[in-house]
Amino acid sequence: MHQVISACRSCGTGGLRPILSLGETPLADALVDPARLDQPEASYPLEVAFCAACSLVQLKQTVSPETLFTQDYPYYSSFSDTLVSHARRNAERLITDEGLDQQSLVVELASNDGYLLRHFAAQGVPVLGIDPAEGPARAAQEAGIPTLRAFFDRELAACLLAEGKRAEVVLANNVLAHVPDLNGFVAGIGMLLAGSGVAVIEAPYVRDLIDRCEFDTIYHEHLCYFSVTALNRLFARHGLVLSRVEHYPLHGGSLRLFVRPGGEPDDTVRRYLAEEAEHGLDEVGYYRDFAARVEQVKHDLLALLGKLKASGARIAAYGAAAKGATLLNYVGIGSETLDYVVDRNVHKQGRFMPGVRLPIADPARLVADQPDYVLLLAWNFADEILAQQQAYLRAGGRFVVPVPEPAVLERSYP
Ligand code: JHZ
Ligand code: ZN
Repeated sequence: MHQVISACRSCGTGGLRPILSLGETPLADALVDPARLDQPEASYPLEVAFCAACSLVQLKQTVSPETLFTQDYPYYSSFSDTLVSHARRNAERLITDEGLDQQSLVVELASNDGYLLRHFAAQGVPVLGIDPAEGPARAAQEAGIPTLRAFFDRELAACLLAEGKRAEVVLANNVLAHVPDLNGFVAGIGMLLAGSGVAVIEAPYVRDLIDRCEFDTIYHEHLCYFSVTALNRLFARHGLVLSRVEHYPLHGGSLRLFVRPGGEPDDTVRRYLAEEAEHGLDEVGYYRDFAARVEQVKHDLLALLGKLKASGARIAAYGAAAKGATLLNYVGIGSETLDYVVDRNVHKQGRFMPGVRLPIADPARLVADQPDYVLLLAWNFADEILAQQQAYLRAGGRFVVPVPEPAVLERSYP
């Protein structure tokens, strides 16, 4: 079951303008257990639209968060070293800059397996994680990170306030795009923040998505695709100030936003707003050729893989990522082309990619089996994965990336 919105998720204005349709796809993180291979899977339309009133790019369909995130959610942040070091640096800097100590409280929304909070806890700063996903939340608790298994919203913020909790730092990475009640979520952050507190929020940047054709990051978990323009309007509606913007290469290009109950925006905010206006991110024209470019990638990737297959090559894939599910299902790449997918996440191994039903194996299989090519579904971690797969590369293996344009990577040796 899903719902279709008729008005903007942020400002409520009707008349959303269509940008892209990826057809019907299964849920990207709904990995299939071997026992269920004989059962059909649900798939849902995936359509992206633009709000001319507040500039928010958004999905038209809403699949309930309970369906997406509570049971069997297979994404555990700690399997990516790059992500964990990014998180550690974030924590260490906040501890210094915000002067955090044993009297402070850091609350993280969508705290997953504790990949971020553990760096605060290690310095003696009290933390509270909030996450609805059973497995990751349990992993966090087992690692000593107090974690409330719940969805964060206005009501939960009110409960925490009633218990006397106020956060010096509220963290929310890769979750703002996931919540159907965007305004309730942001209002809740405002309620939870201490007067001198800061919310530090990360979200993939829509400008990178469009410019680098990262269409595979579109799936039902991601309801919104943010620009600074759209975010600034969202926070202002709740009396919050977007005070600073930073840009990181993580996940194909992410924004880190510093949001405070008061004060003034710094130069970075003014600069991003001016650049976005200059490039027209606040107008539908900016998004107009995106659908055609996505189709071109599909065409070129099928042609490239078809050529490799015709030459007798054996091909596998790396990364049972959610974005991999979009890519394989939208482009239409299954067992006729790929033998299997590998992933380091032990909770994904032994299961099957949604829709296309490719088996997920341990990455050690690449060296044992030495396929000629590996399609890099987790292209956002290319540096880490190539560095780790030197044995496969030295034995003659090659990686293929799907975006921004399909290509066989040059061999790289450290
Ligand atoms: P990864 C995630 O999406 C989760 P996904 C979520 N959907 C979200 O919002 C976005 O990020 C922003 C594996 N791996 O993280 C781990 C290795 O096996 O890019 C992951 O399964 N070996 C909430 O799922 C996958 O690859 C490695 O060396 O699209 C990467 O998935 C590394 C580095 C990763 O994103
Ligand atoms: Zn809007």
